[in-house]
Amino acid sequence: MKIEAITLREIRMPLVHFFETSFGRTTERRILLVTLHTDGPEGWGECVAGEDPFYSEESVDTASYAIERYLGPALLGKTLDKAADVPALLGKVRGHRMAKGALENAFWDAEAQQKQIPLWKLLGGTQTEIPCGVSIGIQNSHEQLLEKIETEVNAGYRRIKVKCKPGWDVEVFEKIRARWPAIFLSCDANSAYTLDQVEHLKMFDRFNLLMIEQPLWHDDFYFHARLQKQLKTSICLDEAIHNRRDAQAAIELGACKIINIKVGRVGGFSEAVAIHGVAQRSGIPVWCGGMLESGIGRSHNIALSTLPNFTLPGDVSASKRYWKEDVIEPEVEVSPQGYIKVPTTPGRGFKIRTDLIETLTVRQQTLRNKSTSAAD
Ligand code: OSB
Ligand code: MG
Repeated sequence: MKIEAITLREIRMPLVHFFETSFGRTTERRILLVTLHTDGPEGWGECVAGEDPFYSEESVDTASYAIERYLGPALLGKTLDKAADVPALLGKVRGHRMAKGALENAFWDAEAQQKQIPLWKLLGGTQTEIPCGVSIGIQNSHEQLLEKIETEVNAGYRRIKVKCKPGWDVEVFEKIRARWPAIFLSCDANSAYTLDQVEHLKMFDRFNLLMIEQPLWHDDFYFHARLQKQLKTSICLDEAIHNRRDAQAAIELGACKIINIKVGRVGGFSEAVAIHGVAQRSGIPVWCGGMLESGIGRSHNIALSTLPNFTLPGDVSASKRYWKEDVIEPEVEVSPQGYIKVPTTPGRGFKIRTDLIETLTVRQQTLRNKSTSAAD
């Protein structure tokens, strides 16, 4: 398929409920969408960069810049057989993985349509339904958190993950466990602790948590390995894993017993599948993380979650938990047993609601070979 043009678009979507992590609160998402116009089907990708460079170095604005200036031009006019050939074309640019991932995934999306097979099959997926968990942010009060957990447990979700930070941890877990002694419960610190807090972190072992996600620095394996030796609770790495070598190094060091794979964080499906393979060969389970995606990124997360070593419930949950109206049709729905049924139609399996996207768009630009028009 020849890549003839790339549309880069920013949409704004207010969240149904604010989402707070140890690094801040989000009330409205700015979401960067890319459309690859080819001589065959059109492919869509979502850049999962946040509004600010707090989860990682990237933000919506750095991703726009990287795509406009370097990554888009590296693809325009090129003819590729398969999406797996995209990373090599973008390899000259260091970092900017979320920007790269949006482009590569859009090509996978187009390729699956061209081959008339579901995207998940093209990726090597095998599971026809995926177990779902939820990630619940820091709330204004403990009571509010307990209410949210109750809602999600009643909705059937198979694992509850709560965000934590110093001052929002042990007491919170105590209250959760008093009410739900047996649910699958995990926590995510987004790097809110340091090694000086080992004695405090050891208290987490009392709560039979499935894992603690990224307790220490965002760029560290070594000290996570030291911490893991002192904890019974499994450490799961999120922020620190960028590629297959990171996964191998972290596993060999004993820095984690579980890996959260986010396709944007690792630069696209090719690297995500490779990390999945490294973990699988080492007996390390993985699960699919979320970045408050619109339905487009969410549908790509569903496809990834069908690979065989995605054995733990991920953060891929129903559209209505985030949005009043999602940009895909049908919206993502979760069964009362806590599963998403994987679509069997070709491509991503969810239609794009282009009219709604138009109304949510705040800026848009189409990149073409050697010339860039401000609007299309
Ligand atoms: O660490 O998993 C994280 C959202 C934004 C940034 C980082 C994270 C998250 C989530 C949300 O936990 C997961 C979701 O999309 O529901
Ligand atoms: Mg995380």
